[in-house]
Amino acid sequence: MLYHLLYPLHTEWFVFNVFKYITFRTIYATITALLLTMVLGPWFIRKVSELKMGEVIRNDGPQSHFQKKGTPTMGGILILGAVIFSTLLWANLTNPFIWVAIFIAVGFGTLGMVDDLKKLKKGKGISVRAKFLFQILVALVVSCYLTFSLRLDTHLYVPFLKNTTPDLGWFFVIFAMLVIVGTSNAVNLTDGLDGLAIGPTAIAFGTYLVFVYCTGHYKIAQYLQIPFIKGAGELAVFCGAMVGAGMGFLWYNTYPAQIFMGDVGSLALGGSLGTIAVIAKQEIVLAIVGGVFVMETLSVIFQVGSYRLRGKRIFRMAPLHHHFELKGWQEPKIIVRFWIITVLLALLTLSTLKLR
Ligand code: 57M
Repeated sequence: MLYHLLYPLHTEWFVFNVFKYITFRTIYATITALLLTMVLGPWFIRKVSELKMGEVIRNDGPQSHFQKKGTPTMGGILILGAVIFSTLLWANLTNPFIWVAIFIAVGFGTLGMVDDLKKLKKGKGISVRAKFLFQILVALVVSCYLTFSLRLDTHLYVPFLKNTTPDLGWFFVIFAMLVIVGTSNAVNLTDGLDGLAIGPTAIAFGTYLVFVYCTGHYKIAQYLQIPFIKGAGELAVFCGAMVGAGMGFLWYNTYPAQIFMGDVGSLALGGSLGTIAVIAKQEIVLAIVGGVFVMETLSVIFQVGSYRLRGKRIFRMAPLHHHFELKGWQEPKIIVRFWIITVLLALLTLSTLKLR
């Protein structure tokens, strides 16, 4: 909004020229979202408590979680509200990628919200099948729009191998959908300890902020030998807003958490991250920077597979963070170690920009 209102004034007052720059607007989108979540946090937590929207804790999980009963949930509404407000304020709203990112966040967020409300009212959320079908539907709308309407490049770019770029053609629609749905569910599985999901999510969005900026900048993209995607740079504003809102939310979600994000947060954040990776043409590196999400998801797959095939568990409990809890690690230790791993993975991911 500010871009449209203030940039045209640069012909009279040169100072407004600054609104042209994505870097400037990204910084302020980050600050806006961070301050919004931090300032509105206490009010939001109070409102959620008044509405008696407290977490229902399953009695088959680690014992240390029983004391978390009643923790206000659905903090994802605060995160999404801050991200959308900040993006609308600072982004160039004629850019279609911005609307795609907002659409996926709202679509997956709505699904998560319905699931959260159902859990709060009836003790049980939406069925896994219905949830999955809705995710596929929303992700398919986005992948079709990106492929057929925005004509997004359908090649797959493999890190480290600049000459290996297979064209996925029509299959790209399915591939993009899988990336979006998979990331959404992986972040959701990870969201089981205070700050465990939001830390790596914010770090991943920070990493993709660099990717979208570079890939949307013709000269930088050419220099780094990465695909040039016209308009993708504007998504840096959205990524910045995600980083800011994530940090602001972490202020209250850090151990011991005063609020959880709920499915409204985890599904939307994961879905948006997957979408950004698809638009940036950096889907494979998502498995690197999102290594923690991958580990958590694989632990569930292996645990369930092993139990079905051999009648034995591999981990004390899946997802992986529960395994460490049952081994006696303190919750903050697991969380901070997973963050450290993500920082390392983010650096490795960024290094793929130079190693080609
Ligand atoms: C999300 N949700 C948390 C909170 C958060 C297939 C199976 C592996 C699925 C998995 C599952 O249900 N995953 C979905 C996990 C829950 O958090 C809520 O959910 C939102 C995210 N969707 O925002 O609202 C609990 O996590 C804790 N929490 C925190 N701090 C936070 O900031 O402490 C969350 C956020 C909260 C709170 O206790 O209530 C969850 O864990 O339910 N299922 C599981 O994860 C279960 N694993 C399992 O059954 N393992 C089996 C098999 C199937 C693999 C095995 O190992 O044998 C575990 N989870 C629980 N109890 N709660 C084990 C049993």
